Amino acid sequence: MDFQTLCVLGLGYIGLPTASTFATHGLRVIGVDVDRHVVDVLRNGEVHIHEPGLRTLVQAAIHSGNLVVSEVPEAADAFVIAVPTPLSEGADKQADLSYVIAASESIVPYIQPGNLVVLESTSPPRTTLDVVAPILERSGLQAGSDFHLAYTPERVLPGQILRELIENARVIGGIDRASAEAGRDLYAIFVRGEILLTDATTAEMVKLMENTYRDINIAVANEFARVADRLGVDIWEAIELANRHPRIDILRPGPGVGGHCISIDPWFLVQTAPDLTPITQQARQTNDDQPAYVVNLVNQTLDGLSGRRIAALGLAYKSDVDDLRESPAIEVARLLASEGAKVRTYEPFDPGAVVPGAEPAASLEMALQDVEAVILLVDHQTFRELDPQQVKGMMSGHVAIDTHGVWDRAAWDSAGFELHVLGVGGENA
Ligand code: SAJ
Repeated sequence: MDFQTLCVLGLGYIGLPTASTFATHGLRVIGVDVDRHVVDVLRNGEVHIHEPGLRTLVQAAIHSGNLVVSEVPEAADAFVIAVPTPLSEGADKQADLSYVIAASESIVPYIQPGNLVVLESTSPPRTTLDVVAPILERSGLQAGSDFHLAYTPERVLPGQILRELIENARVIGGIDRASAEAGRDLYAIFVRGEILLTDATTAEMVKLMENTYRDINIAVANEFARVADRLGVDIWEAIELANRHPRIDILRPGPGVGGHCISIDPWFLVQTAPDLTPITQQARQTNDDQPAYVVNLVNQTLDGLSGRRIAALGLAYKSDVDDLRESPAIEVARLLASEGAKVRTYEPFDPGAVVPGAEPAASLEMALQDVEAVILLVDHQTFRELDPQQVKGMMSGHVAIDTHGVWDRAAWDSAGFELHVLGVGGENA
C-alpha cells in the first residue's frame, strides 16, 4: 500500500516521536492531541516531553510543513492510535481503555474504504478485535473487508526512543493478513529493524509478555538481594559471577520497579487470566514491596528513623530520565518521611518535584547540608560520579546508603563514610 497522509492520535512519549519520524520521512502527518496545552506548546515550537533529540526532530518535522498539530482528527490514508492505557483507579488493577475508546470514536467520521487503522497503545489481549473494531465499524464500514486494522506494540526504551524507534524489530499483528501487510507497508517507511507479521491478538500478547518477563526477572534479582542481605553475601559480586555462565543474565536489584510500562503492563495479563498468572502477580508484589524493604534497611542502618536527617538523591523512575511516574524512589522518600525522618530530596532533572512530607532541594549542596545520612535512590550518571570527599564535606554525618550498588566502596570508605549497600549483608536480615 502507498501512504501519503497519516493521522496520529495522542502526542505523548510514543505518538510524538512516531508522528515526527513519519513526517521527516516524507508523509504529511496530522498529529492530534485532545489536550489543548500540548497542542499550544507544540505549535509554539516547544516540546512537552524530555527525550534526547526529540525537540530537534519535532521542530524539523514542523518546519518542513509535514507535521501539523491539531485538536481534532482529519481524513487520512492511515490512522495510528497512541494514547495512554493507564491502570484504572481503584484496587482492581484493570486497564483503563477510555482513551483508546475515545480516540477510536473520534476517527469514526473520517474513516474511508481502503484506510489502515493501527493501535499502538499497550492493551489487554483482544482489545483490537473486541473494543476497537466494533467502534470503527459504526462508520458503516467492515474491519478487514473495507478497511485494514492492525496492532503494533512500541518497544522503545525511554532515553533512547528515537534510535530504538527506527532500529528495533517491529511486530505487526493484523486482524487479517492484508491488514498486517498494510501495517508493514506503513512502518517500513522508517523502520530499519526486522518487521515481523502476525495476528493482532498475538501482537498484543507479545508486548505484555516482554514487559512481564522483565518485571519477573527484576523481581528475582530483588529476591536474591534479600537472601544475600540475610546471609551476608555480596549480591553484586554473586550476580557478576553467575552471569559468567553463558546462558544466565541476572538483572540488577534496586529500590523497586517504576515507570508507566513495566510496573503496569503485567496487570493487563493478570486481568486476562488471573487464575493462570501466579508468577506474574508475585513478581509485581515483590517489586512493589521493594521500597518498603529499602526503608527497613535505612531504619536498621540508622537505628530508627524518627527525626533523622536524610538526603535522598533522585526521584525519577530510573537513571537519566526526568519521568517521575510510578517511581519507587518517590515511594522510598515518602515512606521515610511518613516514618518521621526529616527528608530532603534532590532530583536534578526536576528540582521542583515535591514528595509528601519531604522538602525539595534546589541543588545537591542544599540537599546535603547538615544531614546525617545520604541515600542514593536513582543511579543517574551525575550521582554515580559523585566524589565522596566532596559529599562528606557538605554533610554533617557519615552514613551513605547505595540502593543500586554503583558507588565505589573503597573510595567511600576512605572518605570516612560508613557505606551500606543494598544486597550486601546483614542489616535487613
Ligand atoms: N530496573 C531494575 N533493575 C534492572 C533493570 C531495570 O530495577 O536490572 C528498574 C528500573 O530502574 C525502572 C524499571 O525497572 O524502575 C523499568 O525500567 P526499564 O529500563 O527496564 O524499562 P522501561 O519501563 O523504561 O521500558 C520498558 C522496556 N521494556 C523492556 O525492556 C522489556 C521498553 O522496551 C518498553 O518499550 C517500555 O517498557 C514500554 O513502553 O513498555
